This record gives sequence, structure tokens and C-alpha cells, in this order.
Amino acid sequence: MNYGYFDDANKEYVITKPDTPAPWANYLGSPEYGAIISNNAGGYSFVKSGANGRILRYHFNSDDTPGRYIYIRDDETKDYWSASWQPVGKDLSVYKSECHHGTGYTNMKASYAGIDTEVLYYVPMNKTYEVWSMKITNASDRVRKLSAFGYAEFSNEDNYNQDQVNLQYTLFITRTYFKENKILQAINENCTGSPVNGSTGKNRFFAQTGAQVTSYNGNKDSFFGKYHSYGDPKAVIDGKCNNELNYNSNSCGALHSAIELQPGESKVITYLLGSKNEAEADEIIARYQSEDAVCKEVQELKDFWHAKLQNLVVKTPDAAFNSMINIWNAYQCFITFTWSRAASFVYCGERNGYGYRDTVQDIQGIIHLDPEQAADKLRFMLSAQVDNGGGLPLVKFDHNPGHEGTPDDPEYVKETGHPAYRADDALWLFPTVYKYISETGNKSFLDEVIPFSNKGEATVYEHLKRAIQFSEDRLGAHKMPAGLHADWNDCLRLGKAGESSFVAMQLYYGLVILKEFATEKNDTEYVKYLSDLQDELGSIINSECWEDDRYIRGFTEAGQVIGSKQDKEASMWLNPQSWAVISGVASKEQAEKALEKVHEELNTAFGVRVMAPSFKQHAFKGALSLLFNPSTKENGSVFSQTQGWIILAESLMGHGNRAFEYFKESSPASQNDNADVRILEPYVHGQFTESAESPFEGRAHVHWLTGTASTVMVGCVEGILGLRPDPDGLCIAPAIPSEWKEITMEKVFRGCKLNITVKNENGAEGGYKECYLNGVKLEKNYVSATDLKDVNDILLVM
Ligand code: IFM
Repeated sequence: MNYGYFDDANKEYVITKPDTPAPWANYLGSPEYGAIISNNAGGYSFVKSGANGRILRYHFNSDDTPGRYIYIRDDETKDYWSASWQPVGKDLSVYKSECHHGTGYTNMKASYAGIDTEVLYYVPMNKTYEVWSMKITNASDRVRKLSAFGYAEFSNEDNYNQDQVNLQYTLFITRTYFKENKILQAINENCTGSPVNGSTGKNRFFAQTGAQVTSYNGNKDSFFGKYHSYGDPKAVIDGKCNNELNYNSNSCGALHSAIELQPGESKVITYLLGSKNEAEADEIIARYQSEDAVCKEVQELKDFWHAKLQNLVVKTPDAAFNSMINIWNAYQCFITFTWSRAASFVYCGERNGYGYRDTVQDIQGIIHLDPEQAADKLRFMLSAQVDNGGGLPLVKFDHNPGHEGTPDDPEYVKETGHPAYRADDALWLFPTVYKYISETGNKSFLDEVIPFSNKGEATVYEHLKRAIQFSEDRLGAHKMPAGLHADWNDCLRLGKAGESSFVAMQLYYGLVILKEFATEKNDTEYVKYLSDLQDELGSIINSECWEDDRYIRGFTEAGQVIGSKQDKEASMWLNPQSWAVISGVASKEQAEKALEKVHEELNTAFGVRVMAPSFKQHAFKGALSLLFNPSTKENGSVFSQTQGWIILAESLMGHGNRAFEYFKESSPASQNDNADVRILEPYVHGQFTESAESPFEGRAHVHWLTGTASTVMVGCVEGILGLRPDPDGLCIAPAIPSEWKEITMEKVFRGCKLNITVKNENGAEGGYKECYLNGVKLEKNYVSATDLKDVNDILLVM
């Protein structure tokens, strides 16, 4: 069953049935002023931090309440409903609604009892407040007397935890005021001008334009009344608020307007909300006296986002693939890039920093769409590399390069909760730096000088050298990089001196990339050093980790082999197989065998499992995944992030059919008609999907903020579509399903427009026969950047 459809022309997902299996969310604004909104208007807002700058409350792990509610009441019949289906929840046979989640805005449309409403929710570009603009229309043929109530539930404190649990304090620090068209909330009011305990007082406001305020509440209990809830506020039932403000109780902003509409007549009421004092609020309110402001601002948001997404537009025979690559996966990449793992309906904002590996990977997802935005974050992450070459496991949002502690300092450990270096963090820099330089041709990036997190500075090239050295300085018994605290898999504790084959492959790949840079720089001695290391590490991986038809997952500190085919549980792991191909360490024969085994032992109808069978009775001591139920998260689920790597690996082998099979199984859009099983938004990837040993196989979890966005994007763009830039040009090597006869791709590359057509009349799934640039036949499937004009036609015949 589906609950909506992809409207690609408008870059929206349209929810036509509001009783979705979970709250289906969208992101508004930026972390400067962030807002998360569900298809039923549930969600919260904050300034800078979901944990420490919370403005609107949200009940996590509950019923998607409260939210940005607008209640409508028919003042003649006394019937009432809400502009979003919930919280009133009218019978869906008579209440019709559509929620359009777009890029940076959500438009909620409803029709009930002859009244149409349309509410645009958004945060204007570069602003730190939000707008809910409702157009209400009398679609009936009689005059209607109506009441509209806007409701915002302020938190009593900026700190989310304090607001929830420290009630002996937070209930007694706020009060509200009503002034003409707004409710003003004051927090620690007495401290304005004379700070106490760090507080200088604070104001929030909830205002409206477009109609006079008839009545109001600043006190939550007065608006709802005793024993009423979000679905039946007493003020709405009564048709007016009792004008009570809070004092030593929960505050809120509730504004009521009585309006009259002629048949066919519309009115726009715009609600405004933010963390501002009265003068600032008045300035904002003044901007919305004309209705044009809203149209203009929403258009600005669309122009901004659509321009970014326009940098790669693909047309393939698969609609789900097109929707994901052109719009939703791309948009999700920007969301993860911007918000990291800070705030969603699962993350409550308490993670006040960037995970090193997560963020360096997130950057990869937007490089093809906005390389310079990517480069800024990449510089930031390089500045979070310690001078010994390791990455800081957690980079604080207020990271101060050159002055930070390291995991060797108790202070850093106490502050971040990260007790040690992880084996993989800095190794993620290699593919990310390579992708940036290849997309832009900006080879001088390697010469940029960037500080280390603790002390000193060096060129990017030197940063990369130190990342290699960090691993080389910490080798285990087999001379592979030591496991340290963990590798990509947070649940795999091999012990400080244990060894992960995945990290060894990442190091191998790092050596390949750095060797290319070193060769370009004529750093001959270093090239030789890297070559020797690469040869040595390659043979170690292939002699110690290859087992007939698979790569093992690694060795514990005590020498126990993990991921052997002899093991009773977890005998086959996905990442070493895909990374053996991506890194280039596997021979063709090994790669073919390992990938075939993956299909045999790990593939399911919902994607490929991270390992199998799940740990139950035979886990080794460091297998933290045992904490999870079987087929859940790291314990044998379809861990979504890893799908991108297996898609890429199959594509690199020219297996277009397999690569696409994996895309199709795990892609949210392909599951649109299976929403009751998948549960999560069909337009975004989740962190994982429950697999075979779960009674709920196919159910996905942890929406939006996941590394899946970037890995699947890379798997599809570099893998299936075969768009593989290098520092000097672009290789085009699609690996597509053999039934695709033609695909087209419009790509902006280094300021030039590429109109690429791939013809596949012969039903190939990889490889190519001929390639043409602007009508001239090329020697191979490679377009040199120096041959590009402003606009180029490229034809690849498979
Ligand atoms: O790689 C990690 C990531 O850093 C956080 N989420 C889980 C992944 C796999 O363990």
C-alpha cells in the first residue's frame, strides 16, 4: 500500500493519506534555526542546538505531538478540525488532505466541511525564525463564520532535558505577555541586565498577521483545559481563549481570530515564531503585512535548492532511481551534510558535534552537486585531525583548531565520551579528498595549509601522509592496522591491537590514492615508499584474510579469527567483500567469488545484510552487536549504509544487473507501495532495515540522518551511472541493468555543461564499445577536461 507519490516536476513528495505508518518528516531551515515537521505538523524547532536551543517541545518516542497546530472551528455548527489531519483527526472519509514535503518547505492542504486550507511552513533563507502561512478559503456557497487558532507549545527552557525533567525549576522561570498581535514569552526575566548563573534572560514570540486577534492564551493549561488534549482543546471547543497568561506553569502561544468568509472568499493568516525580543519580533511581523512576502520567500527556497539539484539530472527507465538521484537522495545528502546526526525524531539534539567518519563520508554525497560547499567542510574536518594523523572521534560544533585536546587527554574523553582513537577515522579522508579534487580539478587543494586540531599546521598533502603514518604506527600482529577502539562498525571491538580487514582495505585504498597524488607531485621517494607498503599490505590481506570464497572480518587482540566460514554465527560479513573490490586489493577471481557469496549468503528481498547469521549464542567477547535483537542494526540487519558500497563494488566489476538489483531492493522509493512494511518515509534512507530473523522483516528505522545518503549516492552516481571524475577529466563507465536501452545525464562539470547519452541497444550491463565527445570519437571512455567546451554532447555506446 502507498500513502503518496513522488511529484518530480515540483520536487515534492505528496502524502495523500495522512495516517502514515510513522510520522513522515521534512527539514526546514538550518541548524542556525532548525525546524523538523511531520506530515501531521508534529515536530520541534530550535536555535543552533536541538538540545540546548530548544524553542518548541516535542514528545520523543511517543505520538508525534505537539506540533505547529492550526485549529479551525465552524462558529455556527461548533464543529472543529485542524489544518493538518492530526491532532483533531477527523474521519478520513470526509476530511481530505495532502501534505507536500518540498525542498526546505512543507505545504499542508486540507478540505473539510466546505472549507479549504493550505498552510505553508518554512524558515526563510538565512533567517532565524519560522513562518506558518495559512490561506483559508470558503469553498461552500454560503457565508461562513469561522475561528482560527494558531498554537505553539514553547519549551520552558532552552535545554531540552531541563525542560522535560527539571520541573522544580523550569516551571517557575517563564511568563507570557500579550501585545496586540503576539504572545511574548519571557524566560528568567529578572536576569535581563543583571545576569544570574549565566542567564541574561530570553524572549520568544508567537505572532500573527492577516487578521485581528480576538482572544489569546499564554498558558498551556488554560488553552487545553483540564483533561483535554491536543485533539480537543477547550478553547477551540468553546470558540474562544480565556486570555489567561502563564505564571509558574507551562507557557504557550495561542492566538485566536474570528473571521467571516463570503462564498469563494480567501483570507491569509500568517503565524510567526522565533526566539526574539519584542522589538525584533515587531520588525519581523512588519515584513509580513503583505501576502507577497510568503510567495517570494518560498520561491527563494525553491530556487536555492533546485539550482543545487540541477547540477546532475538523470533520466533512466526507472522512475524510483530518477526520483532518488535527482531529488530525494540528493536532498538527504545535503541534510546529513548540514545536520550531521544532531536532530531528528530519533536524535533529540544531544549529540553536539560531528562524528569524524560520519561527516567525512557525508561530504562525499554532495561533492558532485556543490564541490565548494563540500570543500569548506572538508577543510574543517582536516582541521580536526590530530598532528599524529588520527581523527578526533567527535568534533565539537564549536571546534577550535589548534587548541583541542585529543583522545589521549582525559579532559577530551570526559567532554566527548570518546575514550580512544578509532582505527578508521582519518582514512575516510582519502576518498573524500580525491573526489573533491577530481570533481573540480583543483589540484592545488593539496598545497593548502590547514591547522591540526591540537597544534601545528601542514598542507593537505602532509595531512594525508600523517593519516597513513597514524596507521603504520599502530600495527597489529599481522602487520595490519590495529583495531584501536573500533572501525566503521561501532559494535566490533577487536581490542586495541586487534585487526580489522576492512580498515586494512581502507588503508590499502588510501595508499593507492596518495600514490597518485605523490606521483603527480614527483615525490619519487615517497612514491616508492607507498608502493612498497601497498604491495606488502596487499599480500598480507590476501594471505591472512582471504578464505576460499570470502574475506574474513579480522582478528581479535587474542588472535581469534572473526568472520570465518567455519564460524557458527557471523560467518559472512559484507564490508570486507565490497571493500576488497573498491580498494582494488582483490584479484578479479577473488572479487567474483566474494561477490557471488554475498549474493548467496547475505542478499534478501530488502537488501544485503551486514553479516549473517546474526549473533545469538556464539558471539566473541567484543561483539557489542549481541546487545541487539537478531537481524537488527549491526547484528545482521540490512545496514543501509553498506548498500552503497556493494552497489559500487558490483558496478566496478561491470555487474549492472546485480548493482541495480541491490539498489532496487533497498531504495526507499522502490518501496513506495510497500509502506506498511517499510514504515519509514519512502523518500529517505534509514539507518537499517530489519532482516530475515526478525518477525518484522523489511521494517526500516532511524530516518534521515544516516551515512546511507552519501554511500548510496556515490554507489549510484559513480557505480551504476559510471560518472567517475579523476583529477584530469571524467571517465564514463555505466553498469546498468541490461534491459535499459538508453539513459541520459545532464551534468555540470568544472563549469561546463555535459549532455551525456548512453545507448545500450545490445543489452549490455557494463563495458563500452565507443565514446564520442561533440561528434569526435575518443580513444576510450574518458573525456579530458581540457577538451571540454561550455556545452558538450557526449555519446557512449555500450
Ligand atoms: O559507522 C557507524 C557510524 O559512525 C554511526 N552509526 C553506525 C555506523 C555503523 O556502526
